[in-house]
Formats: sequence, C-alpha cells, structure tokens
Amino acid sequence: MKGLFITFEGTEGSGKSTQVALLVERLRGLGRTVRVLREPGGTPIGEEIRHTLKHSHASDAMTSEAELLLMNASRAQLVRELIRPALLKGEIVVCDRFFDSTTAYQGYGRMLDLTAVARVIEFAVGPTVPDLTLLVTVTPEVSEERLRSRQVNLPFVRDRIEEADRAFFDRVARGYEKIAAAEPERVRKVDGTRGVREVQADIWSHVEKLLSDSTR
Ligand code: Z5A
Repeated sequence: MKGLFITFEGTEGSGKSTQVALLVERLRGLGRTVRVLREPGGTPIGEEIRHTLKHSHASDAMTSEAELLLMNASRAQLVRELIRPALLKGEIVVCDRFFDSTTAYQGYGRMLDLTAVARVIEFAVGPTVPDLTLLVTVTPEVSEERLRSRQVNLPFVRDRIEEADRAFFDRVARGYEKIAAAEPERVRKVDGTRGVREVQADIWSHVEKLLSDSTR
C-alpha cells in the first residue's frame, strides 16, 4: 500500500492536537499503520531543538533567522530519520505542524524574506511534501479562550513564541490564508470553531477521499 503523508496546521489553540489524536485512532481502527509526529521535535535531536526554541533561558535573544534555521534543522532530521522510512514502508504519517508553520510563523509572522524561507524549507524537506494538509482555523478570540481554559487545567507555561503580540498572530493567520489559497488541492481548510465531533467529521471527509484516491 502507498504511504501517505498528512499534516495539520493552524494557529495555537485551534484544536489540531485533539484532531490528530482522533484521526489516528480512526485510521488505526481501519488496520492502517500510523506514525504520529510533531514539529518542532519528533526525534531525539528534534526534541532537543524544540526545548531550545521554546524554553531555553537564552532563547529571548534568539534572532528570527536562528529560529528559522532551528525549525528546519529539526525538520531535516525528522524527514530523513522517520518520515521517509515510514512512507517507504507504506505507513500513514500524521504530523502536527510541518513546513507551512514555518511559512506562516517565520515568513509572515516574523516577516522574514519569503523567498529565503522557501529556499530553507526546500533544503530541509526536498521532495517530501504532504499529500494532504488540514488547516484548522479559529478566530483569535476562540484561540485565546481555549488557551486560557487550558491554563486553568494544566501547569501551562507560556513559551517564548506564545508571548508575541496579537499583531503577530494576525499576520500568521493571514499567512495561512495565503498558503491555502495558493495550494487549494493540498491544503484543505477546516472550520475549527465548531464542536470536536463536527470538526472531526469534516476532516474525515478529506482523509477518506485521499484514501480512496490513493488506491486507484
Ligand atoms: N512553530 C514555528 O514557529 N515554526 C515552525 O516551523 C513550527 C512551529 C513547526 C509549537 O507549539 C510552536 O512552534 C507554535 C508554532 C511554532 N507556536 N506557538 N505558539 P506547540 O507544539 O507547543 O503548540 P501548538 O502547535 O501551537 O498547538 P497547541 O497550542 O497545543 O494547540 P492545538 O494543538 O491547536 O490545540 P489542542 O491542544 O488540540 O486544543 C487546545 C484546547 O482546546 C484544549 O484544551 C482542547 O481540549 C480544546 N479544544 C480542542 N478542540 C476543541 C473544539 N472543537 N471545541 C472546544 N474546545 C476544543
């Protein structure tokens, strides 16, 4: 069976991780072997990079260019160590964030040169591009409310990126809109403001189509 690569994107609090877990459960229920990954991270080296990006004491001084390269160092490792081998074995790879996050956050959010960002991404991933990307969208208000309620439940420490201002998140959301408009076949938008089950059903309709197309 052909390997399939599915990624989830969206601003924080959009419900991506919740939907990743539900999709993986459903695919495994169909007997498919599924590899679940997240970015930045996913490999031992990637998880060390993730820690530096999110929590290092020195990371306040990190430049946007260093952030771009660290995201893609983690990605280059993940692609070669886990994603390509899994796809070659015919597995389904589901990844919570992938290169569209870099375009949205470092490109549009941090306002780095978009051509340079695209070149770095291309170097990190080569031909390993998702078959389907689910962009879960929420309003800033929904995102803030969900993050706030999660803080009540968990000892959640706001990390470096999450402390950036509202204008940053507006730019990220606009960036995602542009990404979706540029690649409507690969990137499917899903309204994440609805209940978990409705969002899940919408996502499943896209995945079901991908599964049936892949067996033709
Ligand atoms: N980043 C980057 O800048 N460049 C890159 O290239 C990459 C990443 C790859 C990773 O953070 C950070 O790295 C991220 C982008 C940057 N920056 N920020 N900030 P992370 O991995 O720690 O977290 P995240 O990816 O931003 O996701 P998240 O904050 O954990 O949220 P989520 O996965 O989208 O949502 P969730 O955990 O599934 O749900 C959030 C809460 O809402 C939770 O309490 C749920 O129970 C609840 N929820 C979920 N769905 C619903 C619905 N439908 N209704 C009501 N409540 C819901």
